[in-house]
Amino acid sequence: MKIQLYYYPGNANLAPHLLLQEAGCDVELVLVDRDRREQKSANYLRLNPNGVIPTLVCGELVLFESAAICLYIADQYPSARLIPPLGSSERAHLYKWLFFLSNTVQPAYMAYRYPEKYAANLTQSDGAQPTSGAVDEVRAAAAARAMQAFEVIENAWGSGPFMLGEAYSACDAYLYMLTWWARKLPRPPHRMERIGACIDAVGRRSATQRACAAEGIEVRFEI
Ligand SMILES: N[C@@H](CCC(=O)N[C@@H](CS)C(=O)NCC(=O)O)C(=O)O
Repeated sequence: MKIQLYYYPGNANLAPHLLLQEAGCDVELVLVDRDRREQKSANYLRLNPNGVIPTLVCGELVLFESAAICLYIADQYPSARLIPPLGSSERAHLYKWLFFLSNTVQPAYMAYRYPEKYAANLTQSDGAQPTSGAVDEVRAAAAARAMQAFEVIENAWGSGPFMLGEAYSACDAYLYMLTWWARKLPRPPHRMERIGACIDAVGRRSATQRACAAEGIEVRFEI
């Protein structure tokens, strides 16, 4: 079945894309041009009513939310071994980390990157722009939340090199994406020992390199 991934280079499509490449899928990348706000176009909103990227289309199935897409890909391609066996404690840990990454780390990063969206909602009822003080406060608090969340991951690390141990899995792809996004945090996660080693290992995988090349991005952590 043909798979389409609606993407913008380096956006939340990156983790699902890494997994599609791991699984050897013949994926069609469909650009959603953020510069032209195509994510808010009527056509795209029919696929993803949130107006955000990514969306995966596979036959009749239309799926949004990058973590859900990652789990779907892992389930669809068992031979790629992107998720531990059903019922195992390793699988439970994968759920835990994937939810933590998408529920805690990602929203904190988003508030750090786009604080004006969060400050406006918190402080303004008349549609006026938030004050720069409010934006700065949201950004500082969000940075602290994101760094603390990455530290939780770092401190809970097992034997490695990957999040679940010896085997690469879907949560490593997600961690790679978020660690790259978060490279400008005051305490960037790629400099943490265990996360840094994992990111290096993910970056060396040929599937990662194919995905980044196909999206036209160069993933550099030091800036
Ligand atoms: N929880 C969603 C978040 C998706 C999201 O916020 N995507 C960003 C790009 S990384 C986006 O489309 N932003 C454009 C916008 O908000 O208009 C997911 O993980 O799929």
